[in-house]
Amino acid sequence: MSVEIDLVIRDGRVFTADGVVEGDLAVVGHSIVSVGKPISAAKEEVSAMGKLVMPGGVDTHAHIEQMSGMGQWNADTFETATKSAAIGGTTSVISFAAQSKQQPLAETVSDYAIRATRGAMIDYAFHITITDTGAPNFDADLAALIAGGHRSLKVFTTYNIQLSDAEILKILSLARQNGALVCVHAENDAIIAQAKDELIRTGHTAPRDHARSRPRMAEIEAVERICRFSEYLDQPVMLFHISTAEAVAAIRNARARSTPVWAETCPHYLFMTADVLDRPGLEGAKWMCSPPQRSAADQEALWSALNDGTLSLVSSDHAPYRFDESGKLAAGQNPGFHQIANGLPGLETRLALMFDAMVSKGQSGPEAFVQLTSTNPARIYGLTNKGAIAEGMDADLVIWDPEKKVTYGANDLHDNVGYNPWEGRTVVGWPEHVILRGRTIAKNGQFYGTPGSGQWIKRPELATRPTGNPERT
Ligand code: DUC
Ligand code: ZN
Ligand code: ZN
Repeated sequence: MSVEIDLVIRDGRVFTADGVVEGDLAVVGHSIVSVGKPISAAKEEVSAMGKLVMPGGVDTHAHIEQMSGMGQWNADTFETATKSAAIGGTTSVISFAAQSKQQPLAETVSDYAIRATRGAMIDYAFHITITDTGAPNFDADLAALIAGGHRSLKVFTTYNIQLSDAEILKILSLARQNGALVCVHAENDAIIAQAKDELIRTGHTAPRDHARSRPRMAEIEAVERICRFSEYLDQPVMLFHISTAEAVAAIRNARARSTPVWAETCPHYLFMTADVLDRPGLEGAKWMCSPPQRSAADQEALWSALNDGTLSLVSSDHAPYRFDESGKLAAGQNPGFHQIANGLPGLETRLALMFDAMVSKGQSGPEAFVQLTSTNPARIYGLTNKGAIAEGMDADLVIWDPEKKVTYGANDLHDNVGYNPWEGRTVVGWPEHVILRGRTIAKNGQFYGTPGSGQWIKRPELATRPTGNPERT
């Protein structure tokens, strides 16, 4: 008995896990059932003639409906953030379940799960952000959550929510015992404190001074330290938002020693430099993030690292704050840089920016684009049914129009931020039709998702495992 096909996408260039296939892609229910085999009829037919069919984007670093380290709520709910992500071609996201002081981790995760279950319109998982290792029931909760399918943790070395080295080593050890990846925001807190205090003391408090308050050495030192911790304990680590050439070199060296470290960067480090903060008055606050944007030489080093595998993926680090009293200006109309929330929106723009650079402008090509924005993040974080086009995988798909040219406007995104940090930038290539588990969620600028239709992605195990060769002696 032949199975009725629910959806066929015809005549596209399909980027499968094994190479490019020209022909039909068939979907039954939530899953891809065939690629490249002729399909005579289906309930729904979509032409992809002249288009590229790629897996849905996987964005593994986004702050959604979360309290920041500075104590401020994001502008986005799960509903607004995931709508924005979907329109930009992203079908899976990993955001954060951030522990508050003394909060049992089980409660942390259930709080975020309630919000996501209510609002999410794409599939999601959580990194558990650990800020208090002394909370009640800590070790047992952590073990149970990891075993239950939450396979990634997050720790900070700065930002008012940092852990001490001893606590970070404890988390790395617990993660190794229980089978989780540890993500790290790595900047040296003391270096930042010294630079920041000196700037404030001498009256240098404009947005542009934010970059000077987070010296590159802060990143370099903390990245080197975390690489050594990973090597010492043989525990997989993901270094978040790498911005400097020296941190890239440290990661390259660590990987050459077989240390289980992975690392990411973000579009705002690849395409922006620190001069974005130089706008008059407080305007530069819109681009403030940590670490800050750096130099053209750093951008070159980041691209080399993406090309040689030192950096494994590109995430958005979507961290949405409005440019008003609810967000960037919460401390008043004339805040110092140290009083301004850090972060910029990126869920909706990540893929088009990367497609434009990698596919349209020819830097690295379409296969590398798919690897860095979808396949690698899915593999590294254990999203086993995501990130590739192959039989049996979830039918999370994007049909790209490689010719469509778009210039971003001042407020054309679908998040709740109210400005677009990429205003004025033109991209070629557009995610025209976005499909989540076989169902169209965005097409030609129209959105078809419904709150709560996103599903939590359980991660039973990770591919990022200890090497079995700890350096400790
Ligand atoms: N930096 C982060 O590390 N997270 C959110 C925002 C930011 O700028
Ligand atoms: Zn961070
Ligand atoms: Zn972040």
